[in-house]
Amino acid sequence: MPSVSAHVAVTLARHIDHVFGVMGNGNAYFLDALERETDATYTAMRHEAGAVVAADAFHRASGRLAAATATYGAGFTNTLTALAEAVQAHVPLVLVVGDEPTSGPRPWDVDQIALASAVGARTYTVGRADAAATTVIAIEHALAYRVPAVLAIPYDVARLDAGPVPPAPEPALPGPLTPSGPFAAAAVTELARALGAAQRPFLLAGRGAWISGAGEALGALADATGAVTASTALGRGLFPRAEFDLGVTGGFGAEAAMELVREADVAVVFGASLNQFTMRFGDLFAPGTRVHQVDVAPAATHPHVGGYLRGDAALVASALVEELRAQGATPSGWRETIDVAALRAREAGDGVAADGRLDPRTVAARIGELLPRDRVVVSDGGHFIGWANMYWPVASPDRMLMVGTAYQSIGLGLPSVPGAALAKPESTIVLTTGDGGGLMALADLESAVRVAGGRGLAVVWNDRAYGAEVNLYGLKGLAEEPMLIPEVDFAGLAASVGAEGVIVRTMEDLERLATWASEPADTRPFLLLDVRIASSVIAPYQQEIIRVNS
Ligand SMILES: Cc1ncc(C[n+]2csc(CCOP(=O)(O)OP(=O)(O)O)c2C)c(N)n1
Ligand SMILES: [Mg+2]
Repeated sequence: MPSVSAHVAVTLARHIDHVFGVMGNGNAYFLDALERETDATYTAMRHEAGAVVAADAFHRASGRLAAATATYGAGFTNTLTALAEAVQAHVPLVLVVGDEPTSGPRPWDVDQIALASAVGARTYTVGRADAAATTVIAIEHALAYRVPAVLAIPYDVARLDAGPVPPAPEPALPGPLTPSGPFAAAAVTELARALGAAQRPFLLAGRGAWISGAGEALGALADATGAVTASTALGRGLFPRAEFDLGVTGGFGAEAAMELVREADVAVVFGASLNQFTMRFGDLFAPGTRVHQVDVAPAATHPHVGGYLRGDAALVASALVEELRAQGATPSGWRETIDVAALRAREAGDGVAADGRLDPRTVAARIGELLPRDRVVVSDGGHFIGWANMYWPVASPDRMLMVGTAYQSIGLGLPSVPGAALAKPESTIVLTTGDGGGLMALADLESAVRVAGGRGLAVVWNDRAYGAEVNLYGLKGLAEEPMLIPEVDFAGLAASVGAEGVIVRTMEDLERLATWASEPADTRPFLLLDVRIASSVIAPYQQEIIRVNS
């Protein structure tokens, strides 16, 4: 008869196709049932943090729910950094873990519920009689609140006979937040009037707008008002008409494009939390700009917001388009006067820096030319994040994943690759990582190469340092030794797990990327470019942070 673990596996697999994990005592029976009794695909990762990261990246790239799994105790505590990231980034996933027996903790148990709670994740513990229903409740919680949920199987319960797996109800999910009632209607009318009368209207959209599926409605609103548009780093590519789009706002934005934002008289922000980076530490808008925000948050999320309208981005954008039509508004004509391509132009870099190592800007620009169009960029954290964000534009927000940025963690890049590769099975997955974050995540180099194969490309920005620390604290005069890393041969590490590694010391060495890009994905190897860059070239976004910190 099916065990409690089988009840969890079978019920989970009715809603989830992909499970990422590391096996141990606490999830052995769950994994056995998953393999034997479901059609779900299990992908072995090499570190439990990587398992959560892969499930997280899978969701960011596909919008679908995935699961991670780890054993109790050490397996579970290994997930905590990645779990905190998913909580803070509002990414739903289910983490299936073993837990202490119902009789109480053994010497190697820790209070897992308290630990999960401390990073903001709720735990659902299955019993003998309720495993299927509890599994659905965990799924529902994850999806409804857009958070990770922990599903715990006590050690003594895991193998208990639970009888036939019962049918469990479908998870019930809340609908989009509809602005309703006379106050909401008046707010829409007033905002439409402000936009209709604006001479230089500007629309900014973030990941919330992407999640609500607002792209088309926002495109219609931009057309109706003649607005110039832009997105946050997590909302890139949201607006349909690139010829009127300034790209990403904040430190990754082009300087001239950011100057233009300050000329707007009316700005409306959809589904963006307006964090300090998007807001250029307060300088994104000029004091003369009337800033309105549309979001599902309970209230405005930045002091520069003068008017707040609570509601789903797609619904509000459509309501505004309709209202503008009813008011007989005409487009401002502002965007047609602007040469967006010139404003978005990037520095080409110097090729080679004074120390003989490569200028990352020149490398990034060349790699950007060679990358396949159908790509998903996954990024670790560190100084280098500027290069992909500035030089490798992507077509939509689900094609640029930065797992780790919400919690400001490095070392979550490599395990993002398998999640993205399974979420977008036709696309090339391009990892951008530093040497520091790459070393931290090294266990899952093997997983990345195994899962992505010839669809995988890794670019390691090898500056022999925790460069972000050098830029922030080394330049302040703090001891540099702890910030330095010996030059690591990442090309050799790649070869050790079956990938092809290329050390890139000159621009000519990038030619291997050109030939690789022209080979069919199923015959070529995973390619890792170990790019030896100068540490002297500091990305504009980091200069901004240095300015603010000093
Ligand atoms: C888990 C974790 N440990 C330490 C840090 C502090 N930290 C932030 S950026 C950074 C340097 C990253 O180095 P690398 O990956 O080589 O990228 P680079 O900055 O050199 O471009 C460090 C150590 C962090 N954010 N997260
Ligand atoms: Mg580095």
